[in-house]
Amino acid sequence: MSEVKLVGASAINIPNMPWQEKPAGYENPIWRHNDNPVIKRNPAKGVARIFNSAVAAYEGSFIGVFRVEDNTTRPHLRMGHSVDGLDWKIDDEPIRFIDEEGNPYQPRYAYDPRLVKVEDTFYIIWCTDFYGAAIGVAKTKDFKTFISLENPFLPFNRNGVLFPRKINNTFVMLSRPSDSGHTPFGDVFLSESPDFVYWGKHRHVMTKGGQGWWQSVKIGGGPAPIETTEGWLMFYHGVTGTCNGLVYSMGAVILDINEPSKVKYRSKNFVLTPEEWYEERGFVNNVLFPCATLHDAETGRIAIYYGAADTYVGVAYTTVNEIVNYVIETHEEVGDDAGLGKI
Ligand code: BMA
Repeated sequence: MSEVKLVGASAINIPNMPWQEKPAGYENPIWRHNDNPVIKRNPAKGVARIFNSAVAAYEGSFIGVFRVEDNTTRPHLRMGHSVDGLDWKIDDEPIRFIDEEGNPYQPRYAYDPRLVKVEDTFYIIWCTDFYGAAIGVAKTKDFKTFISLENPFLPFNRNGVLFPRKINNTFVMLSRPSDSGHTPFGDVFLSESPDFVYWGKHRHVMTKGGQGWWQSVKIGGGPAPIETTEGWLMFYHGVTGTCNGLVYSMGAVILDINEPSKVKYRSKNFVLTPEEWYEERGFVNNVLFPCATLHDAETGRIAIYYGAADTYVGVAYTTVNEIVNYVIETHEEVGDDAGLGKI
């Protein structure tokens, strides 16, 4: 197969993004930054933990929306800034939102943000409180004014992940309907909107389980899908149950470029699973939760930002050619338990 490349919405060059070469002799398609975690415990005054957070390239450096837990343990969102994408300075204050009429609006809690640029606007998507866990959305163009938008979906729902461009002239968002607790089930669905207000044409994308037992309890979208010559590359989290509780790993899937509710290839293997101390041990042990990527079209490099053990932020690397080929080589055969592309 010819070399897989970043195209379309992902054909962006970020030459100064974080990068390390794959260690010699390392077999897996994704390798960790050697100075992980890049955000450690108590990373700012009054902050106990930062994890499951989103970053983006902005005006030559890097910007992030972070899941911050202070000593109350109730999560909120803060901005952070970095010159190199690794060393982060976190704001002292939460993001202050306004509603569409210009009145102050603060969610009661906010966690697991994604940050996605579509055309000239950055959208923040997070898990908010709407009579229980649901998807919250806001937009900004300058990271100074943050406008909270209408609730896109009914409760209960999490892991809202926006595609980085409109497809057939409509916004497209993945989500994972569920319950409001420590969800014991969940598949990934897709919805479309012409205006970011009314969402419909809901489709099932993929189910928990498939042929990988590491994703047997539930799955949820991760970073914004990445546009490649083979389709949309999406990293996601898959969860299994053990006698000691849940274990969160990272999976990878390729979705059809024009009809992204259709799965082209889904790796039956996890592509990264808790192995290092900062992934295995923390506020919640054994959680690896990807929320954002940076990528460079020129080199095909991808840096993945993930929450580790609900306590830290880690970075891992791959290239678009290596991970897409890996997903194709290890993909599930369509069968009764594969759950591919069902409406
Ligand atoms: C999920 C979410 C994530 C968290 C995970 C593991 O339900 O709350 O934010 O990382 O549980 O605790």
